[in-house]
Amino acid sequence: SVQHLRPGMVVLKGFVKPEDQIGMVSMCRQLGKGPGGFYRPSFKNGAKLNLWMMSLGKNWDPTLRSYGPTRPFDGAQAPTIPDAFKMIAQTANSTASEFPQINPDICIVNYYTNSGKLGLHQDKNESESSLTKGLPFISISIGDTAEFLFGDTRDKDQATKINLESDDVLIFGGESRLLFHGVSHVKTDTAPSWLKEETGIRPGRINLTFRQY
Ligand code: MD5
Ligand code: FE
Repeated sequence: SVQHLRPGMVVLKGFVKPEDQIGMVSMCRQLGKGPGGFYRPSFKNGAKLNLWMMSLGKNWDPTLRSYGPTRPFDGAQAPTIPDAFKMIAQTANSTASEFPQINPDICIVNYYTNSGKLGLHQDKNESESSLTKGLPFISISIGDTAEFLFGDTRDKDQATKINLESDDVLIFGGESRLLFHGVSHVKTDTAPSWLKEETGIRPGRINLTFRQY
């Protein structure tokens, strides 16, 4: 189903087909082990983020808050975004039929263990043209369910909470592109059993965000 959460924010529940979820998990596991694969990024103050990250297409560096072809800490080049991933994101965006189409050049893959989380933040970067062009972000969730927060301020008590399940796609554009958002926690053992069986997926959640800069 297609649900409008607020202007510029659409969630497609049950959008990603089982075979696509399996394919995405398998590909992420494979890419995640290679050069440019999953690592624990740090904030500027040295503290580590509570998730594992891998950038496809281009590298996003959370410490420097900048983009580049390689990542500063080990010089690895960002792996190419698989075409199948782009297709799924673009089909979701067409289904929402609210936003201009994007040709994603970066896909940030976040892996949350069951203790993973991400504090409320805005995705705002001077070097991105997606804001001026009105292009949306497309976010795909796979694995265990996350409690996702969003709101107009950094205050978590004022934020709206929703569950993002395996196969949900969230699309943010227009007025919602600069909302504060984060992941408060991941719910243990909530992924579909067939996904666990087919992929041998580790406990936790994968989120892929497609962006065009
Ligand atoms: C996640 N990732 O679940 C989320 C999904 C990130 C990040 O937040 O920065 O890697 S993307 C959620 C998102 C993106 C852009 C705008 C908004 C939410 N929003 O306006 O709520 O790992
Ligand atoms: Fe974000």
